[in-house]
Amino acid sequence: MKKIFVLNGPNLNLLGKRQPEIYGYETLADVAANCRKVGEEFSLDCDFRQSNHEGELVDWIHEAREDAAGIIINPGAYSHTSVAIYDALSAFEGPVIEVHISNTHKREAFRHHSYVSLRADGVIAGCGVEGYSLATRRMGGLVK
Ligand code: DHK
Repeated sequence: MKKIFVLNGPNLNLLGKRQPEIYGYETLADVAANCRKVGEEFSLDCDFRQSNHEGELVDWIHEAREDAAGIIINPGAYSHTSVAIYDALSAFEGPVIEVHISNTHKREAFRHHSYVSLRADGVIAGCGVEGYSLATRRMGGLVK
């Protein structure tokens, strides 16, 4: 089994409760369970985490340099603001896939730019929480 990190940024702990018309009714626990299930098909051990704190996300990306073969990340609002997360991901050598549940390009202009996309090998947006399954499948092909 190869370990991958699945990292989630601010407010994603409220998944299923906040703005369900945008983010859906499934919870982050549902998403984690599904990632683990899909991961097993590809011999991936999904280490699934969420934080509302930018520095903690940076620390986890540093940890991934030693412990993870790839990173799937939904940085939430930090996608649009965080040079620190972009820099940390740039110091990670494995594949990075960025996931957004909503289609950020269909929303407010400030969501159209993502620092993380400058580093990501793949970007999935607007596929709902299924985006995480798609990203896990793709990761299975990239780290095998
Ligand atoms: C989640 C968020 O919390 C927003 O800040 C992003 C992203 C979009 C999502 O679609 O998963 O702009």
